[in-house]
Amino acid sequence: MILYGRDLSPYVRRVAIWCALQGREIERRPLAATDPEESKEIAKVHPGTRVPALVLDDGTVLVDSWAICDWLDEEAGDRRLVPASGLARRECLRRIGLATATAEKAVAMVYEKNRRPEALHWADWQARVAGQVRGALGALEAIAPADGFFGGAAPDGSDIATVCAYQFVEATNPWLLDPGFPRLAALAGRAMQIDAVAQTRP
Ligand SMILES: N[C@@H](CCC(=O)N[C@@H](CS)C(=O)NCC(=O)O)C(=O)O
Repeated sequence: MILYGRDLSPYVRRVAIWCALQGREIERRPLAATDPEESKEIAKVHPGTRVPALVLDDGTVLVDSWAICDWLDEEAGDRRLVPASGLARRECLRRIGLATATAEKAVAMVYEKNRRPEALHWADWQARVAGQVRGALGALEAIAPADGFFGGAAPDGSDIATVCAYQFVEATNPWLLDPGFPRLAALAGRAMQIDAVAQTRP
């Protein structure tokens, strides 16, 4: 399998870690969708020119981290990272939803603040997006465990999504983490003890 995209993307990183935790060997194409030349390579597999895209061994291309991780889990047997059914599944998906909201708004902030010309910055919009990032992180902080992971002794899919989103914010707009999310910081610290997480840090 070939994974397109760089680990700076919280979605690509989520897929990369997901694969690693399930013991899957993948080839990487660390291309940026925002780079004019690299995006041409991405467009060959994903007409929407976005990452992640995962090319399966039979040539099928899966796009969007939700769809990719769902397929990975379906194929994973007892190594799935989202429980198959019931309350545990619903709670795990709810946490992934909050982490995805964080990632989406943190990526939006990068486009708005770090890419858009300064003359076109819109303070009210940035304040709104900042509130959304902090709101979603705050909801995760409120339910984050003091020890271990959301998944228990080992991380589940929601831990991966949370750490990817949290560390993306930290890497791109750390001011959004003021005044602090100590439980999430500690969760990320524990996750960093895992090779797949440490080796993909943006
Ligand atoms: N919902 C998608 C979001 C993917 C996404 O936003 N990827 C970004 C990189 S972080 C991208 O490809 N941006 C280029 C663009 O949208 O033009 C997922 O979960 O995979």
